[in-house]
Amino acid sequence: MNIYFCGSIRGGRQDVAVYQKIVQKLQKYGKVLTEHVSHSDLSDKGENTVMEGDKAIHDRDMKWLNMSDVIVAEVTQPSLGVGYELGQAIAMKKRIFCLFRPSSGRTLSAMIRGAHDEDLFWVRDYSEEAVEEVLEEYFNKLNKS
Ligand code: 6IA
Repeated sequence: MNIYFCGSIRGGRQDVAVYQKIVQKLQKYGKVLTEHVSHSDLSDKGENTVMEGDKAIHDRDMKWLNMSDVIVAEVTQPSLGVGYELGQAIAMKKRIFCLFRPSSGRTLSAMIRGAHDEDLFWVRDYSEEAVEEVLEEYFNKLNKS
């Protein structure tokens, strides 16, 4: 199974430790195409990234999104890129699982919360301690369907 993980990069890297936990768990279920999103040496400024242009990043990510079987997005830290990826993934009729931490004190965008449909697009509130459990539950359901 190809898994596309979305998390904020230029939107801010505050949640990178949570992204790491998620990606580690996702690797038990399939190939995570966007593992780099969880790398702590990838900053929002990109000092430690290879010098690839934004167009190359966009085009490669869209190719991976197309190849993916499921998209998991951590949406607590608002990110234009993650919002864009989710919109594109909806248009591609992909299966999408969004994770939001209410403990952040933020309110999730209505365009994400309101897209929940019990079919392909799921939004789930969670706490960091329960992240593994929540992913397990989702993938168990997915494997049964
Ligand atoms: O707007 P954001 O940067 O927060 O968007 C983050 C989302 O866009 C992630 O889910 C990634 O899949 C994708 N994305 C954004 N930037 C990159 C990137 N390098 N490499 C791969 N995927 C990306 C950007 C490096 C930059 C800081 C110089």
